[in-house]
Amino acid sequence: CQTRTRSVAVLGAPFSKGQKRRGVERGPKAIRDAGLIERLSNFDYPVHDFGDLSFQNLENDEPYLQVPSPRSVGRATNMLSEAVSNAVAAGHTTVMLGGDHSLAIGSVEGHARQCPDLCLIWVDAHADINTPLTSPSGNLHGQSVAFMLKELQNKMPELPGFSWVQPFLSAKDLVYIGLRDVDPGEYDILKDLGIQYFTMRDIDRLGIQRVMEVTFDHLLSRKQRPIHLSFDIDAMDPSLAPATGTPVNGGLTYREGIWITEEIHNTGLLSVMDLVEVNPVLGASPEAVEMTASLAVDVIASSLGQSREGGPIAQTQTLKDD
Ligand code: Z70
Ligand code: MN
Ligand code: MN
Ligand code: MN
Repeated sequence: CQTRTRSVAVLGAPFSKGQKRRGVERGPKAIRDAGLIERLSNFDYPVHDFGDLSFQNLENDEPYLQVPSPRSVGRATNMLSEAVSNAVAAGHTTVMLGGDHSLAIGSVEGHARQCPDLCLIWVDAHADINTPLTSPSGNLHGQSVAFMLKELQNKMPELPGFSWVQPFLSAKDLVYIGLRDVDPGEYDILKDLGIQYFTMRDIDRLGIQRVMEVTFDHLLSRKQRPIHLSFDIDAMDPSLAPATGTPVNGGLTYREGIWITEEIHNTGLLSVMDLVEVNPVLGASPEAVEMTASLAVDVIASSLGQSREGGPIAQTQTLKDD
């Protein structure tokens, strides 16, 4: 797999059936309206806006156990997987705009099809690692990672709509940052699988700089490999990102969030990123929506090289096939 930022692809995924609040399907439009494409066009490389995928409504999508809309989520993530796989194959550093976080099943799987040795950095208040059997809500956006992990294969029932996805990621290739709302079943999985994670308490204790050092040490010390960044806007403090489905107090400060993305950019290894869970319907005011969407633009731009130091957008490196 080759990763080198010669060009950026932007792909919208207006999808919300991985959870029960409508409105998050309008996330891609809100992020574009906040000036994403204009911001990225200040960069040296070309930006290809592939527009939004269109997801059809499925009828008779009955719940599986307590999980709503399994076929809709299965179909949407399968479509997204194809689109991300194609964008990566075409050589683009790819930005997926959600939509709810169930979409990551598709974006990470599509990325992994091109880059099987990728590693995953999941920035979120939530671990999104429930299985359909541990999930207290049933919502698939709280289960995305469970579909990816090889170690959870025998804990996953066969959901209608998901026969296309086989687990492809090892627990050691994943790091969480920003956790502060973890369900009991998720805690057991994190501990049982020995997953590297940093809660907000860990960030308080270590500082964000040390957290990123340990993250890269964990993921990259053996070899350089493509990074998938899956950034849930609810990782940020609700005072900065109020327009989201599940705000949790005590989140990342603006400077912690931007430090994470700057450091990821500086590795030169970012290959695909998701920016999910911006829900313009849930803002208390137009200003609250604008603040959240414009924070999303800052997070994306910073991941792609916008720097607080000024100066040119630095070159990222090329990975050879192994
Ligand atoms: C809870 C669940 C979640 C986002 C909420 C919440 C999961 N752990 N994820 N909002 N982005 O329902 O599984
Ligand atoms: Mn999430
Ligand atoms: Mn979340
Ligand atoms: Mn760069």
